[in-house]
Amino acid sequence: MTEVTRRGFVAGAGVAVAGSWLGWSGAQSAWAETGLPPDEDGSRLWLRYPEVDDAALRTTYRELFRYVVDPGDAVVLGSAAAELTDGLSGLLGQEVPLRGEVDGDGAVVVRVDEAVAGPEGFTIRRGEAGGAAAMIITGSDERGALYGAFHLLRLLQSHKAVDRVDVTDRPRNPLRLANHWDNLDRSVERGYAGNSVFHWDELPQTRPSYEVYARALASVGINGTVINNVNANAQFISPAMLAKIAPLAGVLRAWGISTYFSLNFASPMILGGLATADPFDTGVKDWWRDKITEIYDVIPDLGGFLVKADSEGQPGPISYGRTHADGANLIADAVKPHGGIVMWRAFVHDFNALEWSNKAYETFKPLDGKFADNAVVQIKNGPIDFQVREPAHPLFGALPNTNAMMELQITQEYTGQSTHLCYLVPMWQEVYGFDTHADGAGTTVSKIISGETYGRELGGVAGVMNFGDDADWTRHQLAAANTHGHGRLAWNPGLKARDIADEWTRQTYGNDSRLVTKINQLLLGSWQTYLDYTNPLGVSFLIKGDHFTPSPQTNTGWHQADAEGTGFDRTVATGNGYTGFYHRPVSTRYESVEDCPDELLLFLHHVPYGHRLRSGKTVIQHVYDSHFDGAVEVRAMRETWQGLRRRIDAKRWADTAERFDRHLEQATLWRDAIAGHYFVTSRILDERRSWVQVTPTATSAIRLVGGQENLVRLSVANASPGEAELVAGQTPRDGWTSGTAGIVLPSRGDGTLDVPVTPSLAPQVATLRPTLRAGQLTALIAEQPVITAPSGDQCLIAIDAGTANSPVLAGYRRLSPADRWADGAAYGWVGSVPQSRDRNIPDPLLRDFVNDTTARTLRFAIPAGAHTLYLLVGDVHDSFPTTVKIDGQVAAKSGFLLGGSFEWLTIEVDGGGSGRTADLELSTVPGQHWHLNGIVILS
Ligand code: GCV
Repeated sequence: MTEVTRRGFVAGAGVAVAGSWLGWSGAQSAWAETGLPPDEDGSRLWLRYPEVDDAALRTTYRELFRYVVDPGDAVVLGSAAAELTDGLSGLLGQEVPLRGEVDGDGAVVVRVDEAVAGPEGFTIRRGEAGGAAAMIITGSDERGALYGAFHLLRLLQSHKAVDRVDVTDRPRNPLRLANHWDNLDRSVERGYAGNSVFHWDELPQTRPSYEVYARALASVGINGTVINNVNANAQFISPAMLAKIAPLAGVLRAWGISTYFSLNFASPMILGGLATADPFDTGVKDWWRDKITEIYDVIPDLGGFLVKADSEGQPGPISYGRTHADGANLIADAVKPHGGIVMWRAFVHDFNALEWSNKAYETFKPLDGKFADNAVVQIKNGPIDFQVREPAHPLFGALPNTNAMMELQITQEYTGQSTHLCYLVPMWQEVYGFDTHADGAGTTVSKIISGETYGRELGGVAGVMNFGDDADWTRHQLAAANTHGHGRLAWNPGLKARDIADEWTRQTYGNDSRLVTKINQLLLGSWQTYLDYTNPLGVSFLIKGDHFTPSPQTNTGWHQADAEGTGFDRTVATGNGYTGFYHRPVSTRYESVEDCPDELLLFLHHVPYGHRLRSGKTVIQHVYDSHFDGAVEVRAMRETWQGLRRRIDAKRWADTAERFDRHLEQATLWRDAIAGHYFVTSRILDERRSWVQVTPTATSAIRLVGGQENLVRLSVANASPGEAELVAGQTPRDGWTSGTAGIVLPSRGDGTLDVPVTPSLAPQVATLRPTLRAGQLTALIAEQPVITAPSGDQCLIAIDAGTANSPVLAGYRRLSPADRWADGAAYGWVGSVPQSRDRNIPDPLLRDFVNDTTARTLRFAIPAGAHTLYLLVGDVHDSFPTTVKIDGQVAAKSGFLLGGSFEWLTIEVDGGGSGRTADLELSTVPGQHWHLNGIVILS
């Protein structure tokens, strides 16, 4: 008998599993001493293998699993064996080694037999191997065996009896992918858990976290990952980047995960210097053929490519008079000899609420049958953009001759980001289960995208990832349940949400039955709760540009609330015709205001506030009730978590308790914003409650003068049946002072109040939270973002940067591209001068800025002594981070700023005894603009 140590095996196979069982056994004894489970940071996700605490079960497991038989050189089988030795050792509390051959009962065998279960499938059975009793995991291929190994571990993590185990399983979808919206500077578009998990700067050096990432994905059956943003930087496929990414692809490969790239359609121009990216141009075709061959030389088993074209500013075939199919087939032809695929996104729209729901259908339906066999059209789950409630996309039922796959969003762009708990598995399941009736009753989305309905080999599902480089991967630890749930549903959309949640909870938090019950309840109820206090009856886009802050005043075209009613008419008879995209009977059900499901009513119809729902409530009363009840539900969720304090390790408990505190604050803001808006719009009193309210006067940030009194205007209203005397003020802030203002309002009356506010002198970006008192009445409060800029007369220097002609803030000096440095000047550009823009909004400071795509240098006279230099950056449009270097050293860097957001950068400077000049270099990421709106030094 040859005994191979796990470490030796692992080194040989190039595979290392992160969580060593020795770590777990130490942690168990710490638990025994403190009475609390040892602290964890969430970095192991659901791949935790603590010792089974049920002694009888542990004994049974120890008899069944004594060692793992070395499967030989196959890399993915090696990963399966490594995971098994590590996981079993932890769960059993004793080392389960890897052995070179069968050595008595208790063997665990992982092997491949094509005949067992269909592609990537597996069986797990007890049987005999070499005359000994063994647990035998047989994959149809190596991936299948790996999935079987994870399945077995999952059963043990959930303390299931396995002595009679007999499982046969296979994935229902061929493509089960993660999509990353990760950029070259490691920022993540719509990422809420830090920067990218991929450290492009360090590659080709890899990190242990890549292996945890790969194991997590593989454990739920994900078989591919698109590593970069669909808003694609062409540099990702430059030779230098390919060399960096090859070793990362190697780590992923060992866990059965294929690497994919998002492509920029204009790459032949950007990288190749061609004059066109026309898909019919021979030079363009040659360029793609050569480029893709070069990519496959470096990563021979690359899965293929994903393309966002002619959408939200991305280049594509339409500008050359070609179709999306022409564009897709260009890439499909070039990738075909290498066995790869192209996934072509159907997400096209015109930033126009009226047309958005229709555009993808109208663009892609006529192209059915025109896409190459190795092309797949990737369709978002709904026709808009990952809203918390949308009907299933009508395109699923409209492409019988085209490969189709679904795109879901795991990162919670519109569903609370990493602050609100919103478990999306129940929502995704509804979409999978939606009956399109495209090929008769029972033609579910699930059957279409798996390829079953139309006998297609390609299809599946992708999930836009929520992972970042935070230690716990997702910032809200319960949000990792969505990552897990995406994989499990992609594997089998027929699994029950309850079972998926239960499995994740047990793997992540253990098998304490009260704990499991409570966490499952939290997860499973959270989507409906989120719907309750956010978007009523299918209304969408009630948010600001951050896609987080409630603001029904910002995008009124989506809810169309007016004095009489609300909702978006998408009927054929009187609306934009959208309901006609569905097959009967769905189209007729959606078209009819009587038959339309309540939860989609306002997505499909404009109805009077008094329209009665099936519940018997009017629409307006439903809006009020759901928002008040939703906020109450969140309070109860927070209490449930509080009650779990002694059942979870202190660290993970506290991290999530903090999330629930924020969640409750946000749910209350939502309640106030939506109920308040519907009241001022409809003037209909709530039958069950009375309140007074403040709603925003301005939807974007207002500017206040620091160190001086300002009057902040508030819009107030009385939603009570009697007269009310309202007194408004501001919640106290450090260094700020404020007064109050009052008004008497009749029932259903409204008015404005000017509240005096004196901000501290130092500039800030802040959120004002008004206060409102009116006897015993509840107050609904909307917050107001503000930017303060000190009054010029209290500054040593105050500069308003912008164009040479636009207005300058009172008491500030102008800085424009025309100001070149000259000896004795206070400031001026050295070298090439920047550009400038004026956005023509009313505020003189915020309306304009100097900017450029290349670095520019401003020489600045620093007065004698130590000072803080404040630089204001931002724009009414989104702006990339602005970096400021002083005398060659990075001194400050802003974040990525959404349109309308600004940031004050602070830099400590010292002018010495008699003052000095400093060179401020302003720059940003390649191809983008830096911004500078103002500079101040306080006296
Ligand atoms: C990657 C929405 C998001 C964008 C995203 C786009 C898409 O518009 O807000 O951040 O861009 O969808 O899916 O392409």
